[in-house]
Amino acid sequence: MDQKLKIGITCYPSLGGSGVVATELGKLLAEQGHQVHFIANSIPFRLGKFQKNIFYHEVEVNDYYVFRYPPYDLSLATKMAQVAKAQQLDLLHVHYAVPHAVCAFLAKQMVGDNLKVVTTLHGTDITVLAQDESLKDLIRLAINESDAVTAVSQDLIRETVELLDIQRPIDLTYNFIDKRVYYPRDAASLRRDFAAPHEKILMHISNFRPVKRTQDVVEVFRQVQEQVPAKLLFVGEGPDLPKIQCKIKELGLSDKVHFLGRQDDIAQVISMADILMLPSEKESFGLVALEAMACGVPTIGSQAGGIPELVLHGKTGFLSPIGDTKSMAENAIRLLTNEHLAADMREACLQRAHHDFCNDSIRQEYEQIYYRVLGRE
Ligand code: GMT
Repeated sequence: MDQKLKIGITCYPSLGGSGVVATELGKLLAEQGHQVHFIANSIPFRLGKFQKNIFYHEVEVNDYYVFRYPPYDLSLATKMAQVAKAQQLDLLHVHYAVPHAVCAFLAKQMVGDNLKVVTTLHGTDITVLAQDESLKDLIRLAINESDAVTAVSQDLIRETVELLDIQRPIDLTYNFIDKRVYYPRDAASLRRDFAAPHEKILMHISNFRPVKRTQDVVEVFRQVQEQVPAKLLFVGEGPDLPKIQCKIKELGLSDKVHFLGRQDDIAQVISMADILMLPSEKESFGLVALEAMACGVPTIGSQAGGIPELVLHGKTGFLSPIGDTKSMAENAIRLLTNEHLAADMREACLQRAHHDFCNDSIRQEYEQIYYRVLGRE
């Protein structure tokens, strides 16, 4: 099917895996000749430079004085409907159920059934928010009323079905990387800024929310650096940052840990690392582990959520039960002290990321879903 479509995409435009996936997918679709209209409250941070076939429609919120909380959701739903009518969109593809799938449902009521809605579930929209009684029924409605629903791991599908008693089919569409961007970069000179030649680098990249268990990252590092000369690099920012800093100070590790803040060129930064640490409590997929894998960096992490579908234990990293920092440290030490194992894992990471999670095949999976809901298979 080679028919070009007009697609509206809504996502969280700032830092976060769901926003990254939505934006990168939009760019890939635009490259294929589809017209892509981002509808959001600001320009998605990964959109980058001007690209043909990509348009951006900003949602403006009415903060009339009677409103205690400005109704962003209603403004978004209205904007979706306006853009759909004006641009004659074929479909809305919304990333993250709350509020985006609900707003798309409302937009469809305003536009009519010819506007199709595809909802992609990313993780905490189900694993956290669908447990909240104030949102549960609304999320179920939005899922049931979407023309297609996708989720980024088998584990997330299982949890959605169980938590919300969903009967309808949900398509599995894994996250992906663009191999033109994610490949091992030359990081030798950058590495020298943070570590001596004999030192290894452990890295953690996230939004430092409690589900990421950043304290475990520090605890694993404490055990590792007692056996192997090493440095720990934190990339990102978020609410647990003060706690991390406090723990590092308490443990006397301040001269071995660096904070890089938010970074745009993640492939360049990850390429410095010997290990990516992902000890999360919840993680529907773990996009950062895929980004690391594509740069040849194995993950030491937890068995949470969809991580085992991505990181193959013993092949592209090592996984331990959530909170088992002793086992994670042992695995990290094993990897850092065995050059053959490290080289084999690096090769396995590159193979797996570039073959099994390649942008072109996953973009095609989404296109097939679009054509299916439009009855144009
Ligand atoms: O990891 C986060 O907290 C951000 C969150 C988001 O919604 O942006 O990430 C979720 O979606 C990513 C893209 O599909 C997944 O790779 C992450 O695993 C997922 N996060 C969680 O499930 C905690």
